[in-house]
Amino acid sequence: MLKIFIFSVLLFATTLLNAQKTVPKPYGAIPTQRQMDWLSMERYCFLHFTVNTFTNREWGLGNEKEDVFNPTDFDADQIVSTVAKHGFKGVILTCKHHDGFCLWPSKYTEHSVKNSPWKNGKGDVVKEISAACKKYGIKFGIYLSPWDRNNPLYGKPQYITYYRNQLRELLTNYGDIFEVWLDGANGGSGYYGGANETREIDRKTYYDWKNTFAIIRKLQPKAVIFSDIGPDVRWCGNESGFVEDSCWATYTPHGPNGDQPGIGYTMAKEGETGTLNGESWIPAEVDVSIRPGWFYHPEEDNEVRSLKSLKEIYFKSVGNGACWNLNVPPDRTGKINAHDIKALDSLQDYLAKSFATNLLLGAKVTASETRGNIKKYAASNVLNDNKKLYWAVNDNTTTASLSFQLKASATFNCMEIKELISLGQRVRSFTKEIEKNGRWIPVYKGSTIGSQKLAKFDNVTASKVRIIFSNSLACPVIESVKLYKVL
Ligand code: FUL
Repeated sequence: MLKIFIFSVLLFATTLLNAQKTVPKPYGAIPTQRQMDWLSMERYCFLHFTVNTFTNREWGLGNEKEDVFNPTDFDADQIVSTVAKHGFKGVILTCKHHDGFCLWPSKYTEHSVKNSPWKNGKGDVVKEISAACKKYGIKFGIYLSPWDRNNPLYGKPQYITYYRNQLRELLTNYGDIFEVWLDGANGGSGYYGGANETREIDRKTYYDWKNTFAIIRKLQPKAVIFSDIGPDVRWCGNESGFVEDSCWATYTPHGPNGDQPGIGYTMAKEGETGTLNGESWIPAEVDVSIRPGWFYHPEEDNEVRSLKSLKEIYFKSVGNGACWNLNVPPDRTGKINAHDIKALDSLQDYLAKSFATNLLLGAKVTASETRGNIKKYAASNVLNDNKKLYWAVNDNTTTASLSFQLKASATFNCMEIKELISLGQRVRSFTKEIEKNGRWIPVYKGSTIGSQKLAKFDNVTASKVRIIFSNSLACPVIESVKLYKVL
């Protein structure tokens, strides 16, 4: 009897020990490869450009004559190279906005560039922009408005066929697409082929999104699908440029009345925070314009966002584990306007200078514990840029700490932390501390981390810093930590 007991205890202990030598088990919802590829882009640009650019509207009515679309000097190279030069990793073009005008010569409508004076109807904005993306090494994405205020079929079942046909054109003829952006603004008054009426649709059922998503998956398996409810990327819930400080990539959306959600039918606030222990991994995209409007209006030339505002958005989007989709609308010439370029210059300069020197390079790192006491999970892995190396602790540990002894005393105000998100978003709260005269002083209290947290605090000077992961949903797994003095 005693032998059996001793044997069982030993077996249990060995199993436990071996478990600590293996990779920690994922916790909760985790990202797909396409989501991780997308997250690594961090920031890209929206290009709002269509008849509205020329009529000076934000939402076209759908009755615009094709001949209003006539950029005087359209230059895809200038647009895309500007985006690329400023560190943005892709563009999403409004191939068709709510007015229904198509920036490519769609086979399925006459309401497109083919009937405009631009390039005598032989032009194709989608083709030129997507080709320029290839040339400048950034990714190309599409916005195809589900709502179409021009099309006579809108509101009827046949419109869904029309919409899918257009989607197929865009997904087949223009190379790789990284994101398909589905707008939640749906239904209302419009021209609708001359009917001039209001057409409401049931946002939850009309579009039969499930089958449209299947088309996207088939034609562009690597593309993420964006909407209020994902399935890959969620709307951040506002157009002001932020997600909350505590932002989960996990998400369980609800309808405005706590009911079944749909595209254009959610509780926007939930997009700003995500959901602790949410059912699916659907990280947020922060879409915001560099100007008051989404489309170019000459009277807004002096209202382009300041560096202060762009900086703030950067920290509240990228710094909270979301991607930033910054709209830079081409002007009537068909280029990015000089006012916007100036703002982009200042942002690029700020980011380059602020994140040039990681003050943790060469630091000595120790941890409260290391998983299975083996080197593979060593604390020093957090200083390594290799994504395959990370620090992990034992399975039952949900409170742990990492300490850094810097090469020399330094002044800093920003710490970047990344969890190994392939294993889920696990940390619920953490504190950053510095050592002053032998005492640890907290300088930042944070909550979730996820793919990336840029924790900003007042300037402090120290040679010893530590992070206490005070509460985690499962044992913390940290990919990297960096320290900066941002401007
Ligand atoms: C909204 C649209 O109604 C705006 O015009 C713009 O395209 C923005 C990005 O999404 O829902």
